[in-house]
Amino acid sequence: MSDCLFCRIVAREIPADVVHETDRTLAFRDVNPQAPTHVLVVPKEHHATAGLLVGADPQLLADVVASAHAVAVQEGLATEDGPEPGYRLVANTGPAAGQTVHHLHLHVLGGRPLTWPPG
Ligand code: DGP
Repeated sequence: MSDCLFCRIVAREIPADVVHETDRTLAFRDVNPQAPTHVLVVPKEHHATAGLLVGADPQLLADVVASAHAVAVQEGLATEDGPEPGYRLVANTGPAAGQTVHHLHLHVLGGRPLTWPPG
């Protein structure tokens, strides 16, 4: 979608600090980081939410989660086979959750203690 910000980042029309890439996913640092590590992981194909993607292409949703975990390992937030020290995956979905970019993205947050509940 030509008017979608994250589609334009995937197309390299808008610059981003890319930290991980597969044939179907892209991960780049959030422009407004909320933690020492704050990376967004997106499918290269446009899907608005995880709920819509899981019906259309469940393997692609799994690929996005796998990329998020790979980013966490790369950032020192987890190991291949363990969750220490830990990180958080967030998918803001819809207006009540504050989703501002309507292209599915997982926030990978870590590098500081993360409190619960979120705001
Ligand atoms: P959400 O509220 O879940 O839709 O999160 C959208 C995130 O996208 C927000 O944390 C800020 C980030 N963001 C917005 N514009 C840009 C941009 O141009 N580049 C990058 N890297 N991140 C952006």
